[in-house]
Amino acid sequence: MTRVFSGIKPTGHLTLGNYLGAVRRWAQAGQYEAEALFCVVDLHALTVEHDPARVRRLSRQAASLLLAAGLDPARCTLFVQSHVDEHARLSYLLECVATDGEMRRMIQYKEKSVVERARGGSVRLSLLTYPVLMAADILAYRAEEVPVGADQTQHVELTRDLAVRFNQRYGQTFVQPRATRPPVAARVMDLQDPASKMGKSHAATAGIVYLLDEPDVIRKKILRAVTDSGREVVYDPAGRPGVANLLEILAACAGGDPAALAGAYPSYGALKKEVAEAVVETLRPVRERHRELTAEPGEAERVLAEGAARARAIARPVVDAAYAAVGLLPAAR
Ligand code: AQP
Repeated sequence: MTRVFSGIKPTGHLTLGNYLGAVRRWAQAGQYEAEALFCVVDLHALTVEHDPARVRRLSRQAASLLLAAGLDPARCTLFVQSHVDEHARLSYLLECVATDGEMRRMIQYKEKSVVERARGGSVRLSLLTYPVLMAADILAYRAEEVPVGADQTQHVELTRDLAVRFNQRYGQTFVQPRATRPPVAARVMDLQDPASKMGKSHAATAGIVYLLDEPDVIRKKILRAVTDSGREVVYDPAGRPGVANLLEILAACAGGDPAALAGAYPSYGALKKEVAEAVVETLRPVRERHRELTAEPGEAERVLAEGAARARAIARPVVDAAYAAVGLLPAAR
């Protein structure tokens, strides 16, 4: 059975981008055809300035939204990263294998460090090194597949490189994982700024559809999506990114191919209406199930505690093997 691992950061409310790019696939093929582990990667939320109470709240919300999205704790392991020490333990070993040049080439580091410096703040060292922690998240489970959106491809490639380098230096220890992406909507763009990814931590929210937005809010955001001055609906991601984004969202929610769907709409307005209804219907069951789950306090905590115990049992021997391989004495138990 293929082993799958993926995670989500509690840096904001989950978005349509998270859902179409990653979470929906976790709830579909991932957990039924594979041995799957999904994680609220809370340590990654500490790489930028954060409010501790908000991180706690968003971590709980992310876990209950993942359950609402269809993750079945009887079939997959759902847990919080900081509950399993092996992630941080392995991260340090991998820092001894990675190079600073590799870290500085990461696109997300380049983009986010510019933002942090422009705000007048300093850049946390963890923002530079977090791709190594992400590699540890994946390698600790010997995961073979990592279902992610397009923005995470570079990090999964780094993970492969580190696995190969570690194995060459210290002997076969890790599996080389590969990223899997959805056929459409692998990078859902911000509705108000189609040049930017729809990201849950972004400050301007008008172009972001959140999973818990009410239907009327979703409709309003989509009807106000930025397009261009053209009239004819065509799928041209480079020339007409706003319209292409809407067509990709429609294809992901209602089925079909974005280029073929384009021909069915006489105007941008008609396309937006259809996209809005398709998104409302796609997210409706998630919102409803989430409402039910919040009426069962304690359920998510129970799932997370069981998940952490299962995750530890898998990760511990892998990370112990890595510690032994690099020459560290085993601790007496
Ligand atoms: N817009 C998106 N389109 C498709 N997939 C996306 N993902 C995120 N945004 C999109 C995928 O969702 C998974 C979890 O994402 P994350 O928590 O790592 O990142 P985020 O939601 O983008 O949150 P942030 O804090 O705003 O992240 P930054 O700014 O660091 O990118 C991943 O599989 C991701 O690919």
